[in-house]
Amino acid sequence: EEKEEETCSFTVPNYACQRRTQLHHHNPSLSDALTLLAENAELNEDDGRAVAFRRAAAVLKALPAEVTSVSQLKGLPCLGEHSLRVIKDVLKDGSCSEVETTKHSQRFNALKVLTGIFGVGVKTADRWIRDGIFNLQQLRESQTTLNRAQQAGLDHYEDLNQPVTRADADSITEIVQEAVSSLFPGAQVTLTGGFRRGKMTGHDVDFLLTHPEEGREEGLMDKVVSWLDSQGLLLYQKTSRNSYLESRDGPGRPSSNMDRFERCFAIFKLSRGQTSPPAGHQWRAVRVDLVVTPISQFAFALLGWTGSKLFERELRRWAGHEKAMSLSSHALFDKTQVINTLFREINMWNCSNHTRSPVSEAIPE
Ligand code: 8DG
Ligand code: MN
Ligand code: MN
Repeated sequence: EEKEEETCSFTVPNYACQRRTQLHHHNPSLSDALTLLAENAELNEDDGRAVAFRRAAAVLKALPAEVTSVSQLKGLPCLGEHSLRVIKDVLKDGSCSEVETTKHSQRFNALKVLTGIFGVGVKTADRWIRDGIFNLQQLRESQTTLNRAQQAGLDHYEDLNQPVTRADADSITEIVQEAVSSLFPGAQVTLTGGFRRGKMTGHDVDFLLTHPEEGREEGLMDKVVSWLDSQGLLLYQKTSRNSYLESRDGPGRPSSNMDRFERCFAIFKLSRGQTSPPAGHQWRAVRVDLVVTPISQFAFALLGWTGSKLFERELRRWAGHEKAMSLSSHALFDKTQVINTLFREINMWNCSNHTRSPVSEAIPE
C-alpha cells in the first residue's frame, strides 16, 4: 500500500501586505516563539535576522488552521532553515531550547527591562549592561546621568509598561479633539497606530493632525502642545519640526522609514474619570504620539502610521520590487517616471551646453 505523499496544505502570498491577518489566529505558540527570537535579534541589533523571524511569524499568523506537522509548510514563503527548526521543535516538544535559553538569559532580560524605559535604546542599554546595570534598581542606585526623556521614562516606568486600553485611547482622543477644535476650528484629529488596526490594547496612542486647507496646519502643534501643557495634561513632551523639504535626501527620497513630519512624543497625565489609575493612585501616565501632516500628504501619513511595522515594511518592499514604485509616509512615486524625468533634465542641460550628446531614457514610458 502506497502512503499518500504529504504536500503543502497551505498557500500564502509572498509579501505580508498581501495577506489577510487576523488579531486572533491558529498558531500562537509558533508565532510567539519566532517573535521572541525576532525581539532578541532586535535587542542585539541584528536587523537582518530580526526581519527574517518577523516575516516567518507573520506567515504563521496568516495560516487558516493550526499547523501539526512541518510538512504542511513546504513551499511557503519566508520560512528559512532556522525558523523551520524552531517550528519543528515546538511542534515536537511544545517548546524550543533556543527560545527557552534566550527567554531566561540575563542579557535578554536586562536589555528588555532597560529598553522598556522610554528614551532608552539598545545602544544605551548595552552600555549600561557593560557597566553592570541589569535592572531598574541598579540604574536608580548608580550615578548614571539620564537625559530628560530617560528620566521621565524611569519616573513613570510602571505606568508606561501597563497596556493602554481602548477606553484610554478614546478618552485621550476626546482631549486632543477638544484642544484641536477649540484652537484650530476645522482641523482634524485621526486616531492611528495599533488602535486603528482594531487592537484592544497598545503601548501608546498615536494621532495624526491635519487641516483640510493646505498650509492651515502650520502652527497647530505648538498651540495644541501649549494648551495641553496649560491644562496640566503633560508630564513630558518633545516636539520636533517638520524637516521633509530641508532634509539632506530631499522630498521623496527618505533615507529610512522614519518620516519627517512635525511630531511630538509626549507623556500624558490622565486623571480618574479619564482613565482608571492603578489602585491608590490619582492619575496614570500614558505615552502619546502626535504627528502633524499637510492635507496633501495625509493619505500617505495615515497609511504609514497605521502599521504594523512589518506590514509597512512589506508594503514598501512590495511597491519597490513588484511595482517599481517608491512609497513613504509622504508620497508614492513611480520610479520609472522619476528616472525618465531625471534623464530628460540631464539631456536638456547637456544639449543646451552643446557639450554632450543626449543619453537615452532608461525605461520606455
Ligand atoms: P502599539 O503602540 O499598540 O504597541 O503598536 P503600534 O501602534 O503599531 O506601534 P507604534 O510604535 O506606536 O507605531 C505606529 C506606526 O507608526 C508604526 O507602524 C510605524 C509608524 N511610524 C511612521 N514613522 C514612524 C517613526 O518615525 N517612528 C515610529 N515609532 N513609528 C513610525 O510612519
Ligand atoms: Mn502605537
Ligand atoms: Mn507610537
